[in-house]
Amino acid sequence: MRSYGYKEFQVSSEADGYKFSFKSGVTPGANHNRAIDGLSPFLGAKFSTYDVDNDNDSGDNCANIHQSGWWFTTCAGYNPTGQPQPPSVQYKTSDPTQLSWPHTLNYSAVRVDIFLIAE
Ligand SMILES: [Ca+2]
Repeated sequence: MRSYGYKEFQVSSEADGYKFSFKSGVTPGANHNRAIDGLSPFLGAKFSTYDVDNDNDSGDNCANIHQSGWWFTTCAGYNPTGQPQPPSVQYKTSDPTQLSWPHTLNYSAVRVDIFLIAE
């Protein structure tokens, strides 16, 4: 399992489009496999769902294409809340509805867990 953390993660109001922000990335401990920072590319984006198109693509509804909700910027990006890939798919999926996450080796993502821990 690979992980990456963020400090002081916040989500803005509905009127502001539920934009998220964080102060800095957290380097995992020495015994952790470090994942790629998958959230920074979406900083400043508003949250989109199939019925609320807040993405930056004026021609498409990315949440509808991906069948998920996320802080989409372009519809060609990743889909962290997509459907799990079948076990037969070993590399990054070309199906926009399936889960995908940035990875330099182009491996598939089995799942993405997002934990919010109050301090
Ligand atoms: Ca759009």
